[in-house]
Amino acid sequence: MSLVGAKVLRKEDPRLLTGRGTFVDDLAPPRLAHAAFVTSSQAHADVTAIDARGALAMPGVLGVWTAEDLLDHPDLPGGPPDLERPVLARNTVRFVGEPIAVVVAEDRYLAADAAGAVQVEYEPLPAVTDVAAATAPGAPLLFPHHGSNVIAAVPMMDDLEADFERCDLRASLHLVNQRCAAVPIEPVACIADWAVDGLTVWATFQAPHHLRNYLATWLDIPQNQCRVIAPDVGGGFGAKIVWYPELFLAPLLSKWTGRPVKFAQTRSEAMVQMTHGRDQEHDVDVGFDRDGRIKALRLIVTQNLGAYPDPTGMGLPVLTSWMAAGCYRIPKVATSFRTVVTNTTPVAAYRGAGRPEAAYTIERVVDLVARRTGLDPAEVRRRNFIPPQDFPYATHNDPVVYDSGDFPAALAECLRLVDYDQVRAEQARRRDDPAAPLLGVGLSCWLEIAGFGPNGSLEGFGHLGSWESAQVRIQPDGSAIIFAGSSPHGQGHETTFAQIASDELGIPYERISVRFGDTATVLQGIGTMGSRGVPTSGSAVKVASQRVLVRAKKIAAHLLEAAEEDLEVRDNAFNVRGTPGKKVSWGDVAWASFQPLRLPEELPPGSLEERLFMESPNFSYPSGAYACVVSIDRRTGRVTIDKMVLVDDCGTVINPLLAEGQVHGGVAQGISQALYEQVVYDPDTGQPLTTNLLDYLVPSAPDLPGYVAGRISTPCPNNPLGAKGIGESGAVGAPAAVVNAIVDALSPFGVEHLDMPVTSEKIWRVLQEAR
Ligand code: MCN
Repeated sequence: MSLVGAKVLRKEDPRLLTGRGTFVDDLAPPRLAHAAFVTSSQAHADVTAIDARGALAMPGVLGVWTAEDLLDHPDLPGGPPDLERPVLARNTVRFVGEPIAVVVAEDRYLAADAAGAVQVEYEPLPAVTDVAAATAPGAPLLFPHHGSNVIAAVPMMDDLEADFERCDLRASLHLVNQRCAAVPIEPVACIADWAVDGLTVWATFQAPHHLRNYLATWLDIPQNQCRVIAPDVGGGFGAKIVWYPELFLAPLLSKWTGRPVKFAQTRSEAMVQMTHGRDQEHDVDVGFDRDGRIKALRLIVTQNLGAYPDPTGMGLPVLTSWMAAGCYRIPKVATSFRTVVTNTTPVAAYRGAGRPEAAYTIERVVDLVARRTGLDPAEVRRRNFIPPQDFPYATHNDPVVYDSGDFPAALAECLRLVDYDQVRAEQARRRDDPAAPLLGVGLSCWLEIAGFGPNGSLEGFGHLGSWESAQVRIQPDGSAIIFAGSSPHGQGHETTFAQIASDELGIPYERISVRFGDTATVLQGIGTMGSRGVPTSGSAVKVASQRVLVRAKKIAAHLLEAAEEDLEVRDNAFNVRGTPGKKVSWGDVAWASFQPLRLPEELPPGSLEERLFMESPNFSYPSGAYACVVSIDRRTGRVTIDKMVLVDDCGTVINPLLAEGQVHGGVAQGISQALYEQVVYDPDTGQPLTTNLLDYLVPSAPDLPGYVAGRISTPCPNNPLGAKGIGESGAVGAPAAVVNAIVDALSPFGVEHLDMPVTSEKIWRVLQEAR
């Protein structure tokens, strides 16, 4: 039986569920010291004095360091020239929570107290928190030498006005995709130990090799003396591929104190210091005919970057622009974007990173077209879909060629599962009954770009290329170890990659283990992001396993004095087809692989090992159709999700249990963005108002519905597994389904759009006005 496609329970769960996982903060090397930041209380200010005497006088404090001590080191890597983020603020602070100084002490409580005892004097400057304020004439500048708060601007190549003129109808929307916090269970943490024989850094990170490479360069030490280990990682959602100051400071502090040094963020620190996500504004125009066919789409994206242009943050509007047309055949599409700095926490990748923003907008636009034409939203989608026979489909942007999909089939399955006609009938009934809650149904036929693999797609990230690696090693007893280049943070790669390898090698799943996240054992990796783990690293596992099997078969054939073609791998052994009982076990073949006298001439000892760096010719384009049914209480505006149907297409599914789990997690974040979450700043002072989980609303299980999951499968032609990523799908598809449902419920009151989060209060106001 094939394990690919089977609901195998997760290998990692017994360890994690019995509290035997190892996260950075569980580690305590001997003589560990603890670091805490002195952070800015101001959104924008010049720092005029730092007085550390009080902290230094506290027994147990090992030292206090500021930007003055870092003059020999560059700023954090990856930012645009002259706009890089300093490790510790130099002269000017640009957001509340920005590290200004660092204290190291014997324990973390003392370090925190001592950080509180450092006196900082500020000369406050005016702050801007949103793009309108940051781009207004005379706005205070974050980087006066740059001359503007606009960091990058890609102009519209074609204004499409002539195309709009030719359409029967035209509509516009302004949409705000609000700022969200990533909120992984484990905030940022790291330990650095600069020992006599080299540096070891344990970091909760999604890309340990990436960190090793940059860190060694930054510290000017050889890579053989710089080991980075990402142990168990408690989620990341994109916010753990970011260059945080502590990752670079911890090694220096360890060197300076002669002690291992740990940083471990509190939740409140994480809410202002971990990068945020989304924070885009969209101005969109759409031209269409009375029959609902969309002819032209123009999208202007404005990206709030926060205080410093993060390298991944800069890429977000690019991905949004690429995916602007979603799964529709729109003859004319034009996009432009601007990225703008503000006095807020820097913005970077967050689950979906630029694609949820695109999917949300195009799916709101299609609903608006339905509204203005009086057609059903499902019918408008059907009329505009790219038909399945049109793949590969070249979009309005060169690198983006959709690989495969069947959008009509996904929608049909979704409508079947939600019982669309029945829901519409019930909606009509409730509209006539003022005592009944309002009912709305929202669709989201989303498409995203994932499987970051083709060369060039991640060049800006690590300057390495965009491959991913896997090494398959057969142990002398015939068990196997897979070393994977991608290092997971909740996705279940131990399980997934063992399934793939077991199918290819014929070695039982239980006898395969998967290792990752240690630069001393895995030669090179890129990282887990952009839903690439399965399409890239998983594919490398598959092909490397196939290559090992070819050599193992040669050895088995030699031992059995049989032809390789006559062998089949079954029951953990190489069997000669048609000759029952003539077989040699995997264990025997593995032993023989180290015994020159038992090997065929062409194979040297130790040949049952293969390392592969796998590049794919293109991305993968997961898609799906989601439907959401909501009830709205007419008195309070409270939204209840009655039904959420999720039809996904990720090509070949490796493990339906894990794939569904990934979708559930992403959908939870998508629903939560639609209804609850928003990072809020005081617009005048730049003070963050959502710095803990009382003020920042993250849903818990009772706030979320059960899900009805469906699936279609169009295999991806760009990798040998036929798999598309699924790690971000839920977060991409869910927000539009929920908001479309709410707007649908409120449409009798003339509502065409409400910005996220669509709180009960917003809806209540609409209903009050309608009265
Ligand atoms: N899978 C499958 N079949 C497929 C694709 C995926 O069975 N065709 C399953 C596999 O079990 C695989 C998992 O889904 O282990 C995710 O695979 P993939 O879609 O390739 O994504 P990655 O492994 O690259 O994970 C990255 C993705 C991203 S970008 C974010 S953000 C994210 C996410 O995954 N953050 C997460 N999932 C998360 N899950 C947890 N628990 N925590 C996070 O922070």
